[in-house]
Amino acid sequence: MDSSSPRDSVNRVLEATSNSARLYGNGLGMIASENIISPNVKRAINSDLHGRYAEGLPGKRYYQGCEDFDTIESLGIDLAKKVFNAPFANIQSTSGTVSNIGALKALAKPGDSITAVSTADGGHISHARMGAVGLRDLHVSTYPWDENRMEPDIDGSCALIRELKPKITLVGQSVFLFPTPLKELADAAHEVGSTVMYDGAHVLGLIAGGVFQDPLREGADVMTGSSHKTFPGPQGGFLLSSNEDSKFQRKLNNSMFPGVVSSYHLHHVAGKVVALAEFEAFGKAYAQDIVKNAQAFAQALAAEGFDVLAESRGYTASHQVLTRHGDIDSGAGATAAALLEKAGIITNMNMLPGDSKAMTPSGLRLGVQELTRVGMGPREMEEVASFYARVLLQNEDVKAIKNDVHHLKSDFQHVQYCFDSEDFPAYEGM
Ligand code: DSN
Repeated sequence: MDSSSPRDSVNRVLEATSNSARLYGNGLGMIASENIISPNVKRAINSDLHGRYAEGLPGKRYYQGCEDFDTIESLGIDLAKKVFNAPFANIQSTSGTVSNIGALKALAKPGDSITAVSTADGGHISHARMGAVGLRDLHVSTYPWDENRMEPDIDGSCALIRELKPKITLVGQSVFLFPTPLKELADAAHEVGSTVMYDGAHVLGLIAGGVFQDPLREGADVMTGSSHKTFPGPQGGFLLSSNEDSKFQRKLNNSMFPGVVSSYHLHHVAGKVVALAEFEAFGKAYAQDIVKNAQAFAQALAAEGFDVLAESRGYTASHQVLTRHGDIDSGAGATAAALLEKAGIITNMNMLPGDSKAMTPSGLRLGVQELTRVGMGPREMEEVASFYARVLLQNEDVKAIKNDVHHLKSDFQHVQYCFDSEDFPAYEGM
């Protein structure tokens, strides 16, 4: 039992908060699901709204005092429709998983069936029985996976959908190198009356930036996603749809409130709206630079001698790069991630095709969206790849590499692709 005083506890939290900012500020944040927020998003988040409530939709509230927030949420709905080219947008979700729970609630009832990518192939936990799909008591069948193309095997998946006639055809992954062959899957789904749900959590910024795929025009009825990965806002989620039917849209709105949120973190909604406006101004360039950097990084890693997946497809079309560091299920990915952290490079181990154990996988999943956001380009990607080689192939002293990492990062301390970039440092509180 911890016997420190309340004041000590406060100090320890604040100290750990600063330490975490220093870790990322001096190091290289390369976890594919993370990002940093702009000065104006910070302003919106660090506001009085953090303690307020607003249930319902703009103009239809259960509380007084919501007029100003109504202005924010109405603007945000309009901007989300524009940025994602979506006839319907709900911006209340507090995370990608919450968006998924809401969508599953709106689109299916307990006992219905669903098809999805398995977690072993990169599907998100909310697509599985252990997560939101189980919470909704849906029976899930997973697509056969094409390991060479790193996408659902098209013929097998269409056959599965036609045979099973799932209530929901769910696509999208957390390991997401290439666009999903959505048209074919959506045709099969619609043929049997299934609703197509696309989880774009990882790639939402690339989609909005026009550099990945356009799910709402390729057959997705509903698109869910996070507001804090390649879409560079505060933590939260989106629920979007191509369906113009007002009854369907009401169902989606109701799936959020009263479905899965009561208050929905109004300060984060305000931050999300700022991020949408900044995305309108800078998002296309940001998305293009992310993909350019991911491809440069993958090529540089391969040139250093690493086993980078999907060489035949040019390694990646997203923000992610996958590397294998040893035999299947050997835990080599875990060892590599731990060593890289000692050198100030923050990554996560990941299961790759063939691996069967999440805690001892053979690979790493690397993301360049945060390094891109602080202004790094293809030249820096080569330097970062050389750090990986020094840590993992040349077994150099990690302390020396950490110094070099810090030196490189010291030139990249402000968020780019936003207004008022210089107002606050990217890693405030270091
Ligand atoms: N688990 C997160 C990821 O890293 O992909 C998404 O929620």
